[in-house]
Amino acid sequence: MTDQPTDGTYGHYIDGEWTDGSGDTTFESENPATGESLATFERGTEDDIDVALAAADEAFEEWRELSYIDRAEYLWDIYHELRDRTEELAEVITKECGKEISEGRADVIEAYHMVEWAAGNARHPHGDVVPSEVGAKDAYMRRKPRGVIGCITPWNFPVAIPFWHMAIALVEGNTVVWKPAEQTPWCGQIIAEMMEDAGVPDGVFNMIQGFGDAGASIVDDSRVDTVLFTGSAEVGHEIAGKVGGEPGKLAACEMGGKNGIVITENADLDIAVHSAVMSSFKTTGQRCVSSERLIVHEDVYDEFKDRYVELAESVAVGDPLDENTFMGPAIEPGHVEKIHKHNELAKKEGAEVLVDRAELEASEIPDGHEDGHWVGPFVYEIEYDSDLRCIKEECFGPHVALMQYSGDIEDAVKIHNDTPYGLAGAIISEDYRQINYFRDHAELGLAYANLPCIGAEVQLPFGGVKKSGNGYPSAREAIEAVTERTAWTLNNSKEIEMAQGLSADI
Ligand code: UN1
Repeated sequence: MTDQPTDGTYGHYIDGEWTDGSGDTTFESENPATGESLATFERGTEDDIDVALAAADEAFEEWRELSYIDRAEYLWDIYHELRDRTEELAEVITKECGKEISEGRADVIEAYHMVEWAAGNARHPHGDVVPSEVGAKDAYMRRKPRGVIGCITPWNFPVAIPFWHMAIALVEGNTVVWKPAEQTPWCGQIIAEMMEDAGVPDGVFNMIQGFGDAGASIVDDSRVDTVLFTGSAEVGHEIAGKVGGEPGKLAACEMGGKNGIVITENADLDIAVHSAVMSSFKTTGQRCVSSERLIVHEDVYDEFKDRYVELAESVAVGDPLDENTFMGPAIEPGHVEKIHKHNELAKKEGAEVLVDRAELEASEIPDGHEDGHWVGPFVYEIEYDSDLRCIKEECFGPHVALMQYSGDIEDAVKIHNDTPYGLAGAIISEDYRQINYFRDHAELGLAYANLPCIGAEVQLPFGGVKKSGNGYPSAREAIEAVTERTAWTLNNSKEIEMAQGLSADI
């Protein structure tokens, strides 16, 4: 990080200046694998958000007048910086959010893919030429920026997700006020430094460190035209509810999931076991697309169970900076508690526990990491019953239910769909009819066949249905949330001729 004028406490980036802001409280970024403090940050207030929004509002007038291609130029600088600094940034991500190092790398790579998509898209068509019923009329759909975009992002993808929101918002001609997650302010600091180094004009990009109260000040302010939120369902629904009541304002929220994988009677079990372990335990189960439900046909249930349990017993939990680690720690002590509570709930509801590594053995914890927030795989089997809470409520951890089904793909998909969420899911099958049935009937935004249900690419839509989302604040679809569509119609004649045969006689 560069030196900041704050004597060891990193501040906010508002209107092209680094500032301590108006608050008198600071907070620490902590390494979840060791418990050690990484750096200290100013905690932003409503007043800081107010100053940032005023700057963003003012900067919008000039920024919107630049061409798409000129705006994209700033992002190309950031693209190159992200590429050149991938290793360094991956390490920061891993230190700050505990994901193992290959995941840290993938986070940076996903970020520059998004920047590449958004900046490259500046040279692509941005509207439609549409036929008119009237020969002398030209009709088009044109896009224009909405204005000030408030971005609120989560800790689990602290570099990629901010760019999902901001790369598209900026290229489309909007200005941005961003609050990074309070668990990953260091990543926030670095991204703000990149924006500064790229010369993004003052006020066009603003970053305020802080907590939910700062986020709420963004959501509540009438100068914000769109709120882009990725995070928990609880907060997302609150935001969607508030913003929904304000005419003209939009919220696109992408939230959690209780994602399921269906493994049919003819599945390739190598692919099934591999996909399920990746989906349940990568990122310690803390992706919104992580899978907590495995719905397995009775004919292959026992074999799948034995092989899955064996692998879940052996995945390496440990120092996320070690290339051999599969799973790092959970993000914070409160989250470890929450995961344990979900495990307890499953037991109370009659789960048969198959793997219980929730409390790691002292010998499993690497030296110097005793204060890390450790939690390991917890796997159970349970008979499907729609009233069970453990198979419906998101844990956001390495907590997995195995359920057996009999019958056809229709029966599996019924169980699959019996959750309030609808984000990601997968089918493992060798039968294309089953695969296509799942694709068309599973209620979700991201559907995979013979793959894990994690690892989406930015050029696809990313978002969910039901409780998992409203709108797509992410990947290529964010463009819909940050632009207005104008139906633009032009008469080439000296006469007025109306569509629908409407008489123009007066
Ligand atoms: C998240 O789960 O919070 O699809 C985001 C994936 C990543 C993004 C995940 N590209 O797994």
